[in-house]
Amino acid sequence: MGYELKPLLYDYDALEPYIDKKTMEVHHTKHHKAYVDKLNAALDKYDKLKKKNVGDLIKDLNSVPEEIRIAVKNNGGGHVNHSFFWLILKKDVKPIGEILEAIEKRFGSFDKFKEEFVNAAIGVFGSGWVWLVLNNNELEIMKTANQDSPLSEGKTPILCIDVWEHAYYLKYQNRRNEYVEAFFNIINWDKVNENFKNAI
Ligand code: MN3
Repeated sequence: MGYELKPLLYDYDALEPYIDKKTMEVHHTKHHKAYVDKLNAALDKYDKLKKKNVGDLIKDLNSVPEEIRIAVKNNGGGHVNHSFFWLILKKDVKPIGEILEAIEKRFGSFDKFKEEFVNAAIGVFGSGWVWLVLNNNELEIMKTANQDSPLSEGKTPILCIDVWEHAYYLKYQNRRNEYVEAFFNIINWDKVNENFKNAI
């Protein structure tokens, strides 16, 4: 068996015009699928590891045999990061609840948080992600390169943006700033709030 690519909980055009249908389709059925396939290939001879939750693999990479550790880090990371990302996307949801209060307390205001998050996302050099995580019960914004996950550093993801070019290039080409700005219209704050409440 191994790991599977789950269908999205919404249609590929659900995030239009902020993220276009074609980008979502290619991102999910090609890019995300490739991480799942390569993870399964890497774990081919490791039946016991295949039964683990992918997040648990990524949390404890040292327990993964050295000969497949990089492959699991990259492709397991790709799988867990994208699976998380799809769930925090939904159009036209307002920031609410405990997470909004915590953001305002931590960053001074929602706008200051947004500014810091946008700047971090624009500032990622090359491919990677920007995250809002809970680290020792404190919210923080962090960047990861490639498919690295905050889980490997013991931090709990609350929200994230994929800033690999494949996430935006068809519509925005090199204008990552426009994609990041548009992203703020498609954050599923209900889900983000749930992530936060589960983490504290
Ligand atoms: Mn991606």
